[in-house]
Amino acid sequence: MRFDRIELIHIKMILRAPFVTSMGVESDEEHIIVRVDGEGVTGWGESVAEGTPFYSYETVPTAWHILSDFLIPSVLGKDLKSVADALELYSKVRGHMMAKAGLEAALWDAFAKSQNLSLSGILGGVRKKIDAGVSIGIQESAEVMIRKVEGYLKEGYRRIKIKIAPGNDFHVVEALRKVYPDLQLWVDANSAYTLKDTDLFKKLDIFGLELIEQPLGYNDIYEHSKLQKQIKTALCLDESVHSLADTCAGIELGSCRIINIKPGRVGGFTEAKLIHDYCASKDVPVWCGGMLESGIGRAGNVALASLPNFTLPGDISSSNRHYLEEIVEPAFLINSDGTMNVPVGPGIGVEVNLSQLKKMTVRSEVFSASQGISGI
Ligand code: OSB
Ligand code: MG
Repeated sequence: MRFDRIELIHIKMILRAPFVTSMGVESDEEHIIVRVDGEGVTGWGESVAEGTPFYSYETVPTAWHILSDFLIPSVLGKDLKSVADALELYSKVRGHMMAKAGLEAALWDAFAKSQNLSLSGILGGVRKKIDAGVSIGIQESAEVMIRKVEGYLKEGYRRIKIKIAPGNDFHVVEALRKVYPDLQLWVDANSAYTLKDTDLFKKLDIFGLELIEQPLGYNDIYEHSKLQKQIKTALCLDESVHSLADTCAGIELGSCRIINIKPGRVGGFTEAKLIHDYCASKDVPVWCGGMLESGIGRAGNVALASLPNFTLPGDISSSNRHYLEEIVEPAFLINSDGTMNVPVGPGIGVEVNLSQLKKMTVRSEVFSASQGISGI
């Protein structure tokens, strides 16, 4: 395929309620929507770089820069036989996984549509429904957290992940376990602890958590291996896995027993699939993380989670969990049994509502092959 027009759209979505983690408080979420057009097909992708460099070093401005100055010029107007051809064209660009993943997602959508395949189908998905899950931010008190969990369980979610941070950890898990002894419960620390906190993690073992996500350094793999050897609960890496190589290191070192795959964090669906396949070969379960995506990114996560080794529920919740307004139709909604249907239509399988998208747009820029932008 040949894409003669690529558009970047910086969006800002207002969260229904502030999302509090060990990294800070988020009241709105800024991402970049990538639109590619060629041969009568439109593909959509979402780059999950945020407004702040607190989860990842990437931000909307850094992703915009890498996309507009390097990634887009390398693929614009080129004949691409597959998504792999695009990756080859920008293989010189190091890092900047979220920038890359936004463009790659749009290309996957376009290639899937051109072959009349769903995104799930072209990626090798096998599930018609995926298991949803919800990630809950830090609350004022354990009592408020219990009420939040109760609400999500009523909506149908069966797997709950709560954010923890020093001072908001043991007693919250203890209080939740008293009310919900059998709940499929996870905790995510977003790198808020060090090995000095090993005793806390040993104590958490009594609560039968299914996993503890990224307790230590945001780029660390080695120290997680030291912690994992001292506790029973499975560790899961998020922030420190950017590639298949990081995944191999984490598993070979014994740093974790589960991997969170976010397509944005690993550069796109291609690398996500490599990580998925490697983990399957090592009997390591994976699940799909979330970045408070709009429906465009959410559609990608749902499709990815339909691959066979995504055996744990993802941080994939209904569109209305974070936002009152959605930019795709239909919105994503969980079923009463806590599952979510995988769209069956071509590509992402949902339509982008252009007037909704416009309402959320901060700025946009069009890149056309006719402008004569040359490759890198
Ligand atoms: O650590 O998984 C995380 C959101 C933003 C950045 C990092 C994380 C998260 C979430 C939210 O946990 C998941 C979601 O609801 O999309
Ligand atoms: Mg996480």
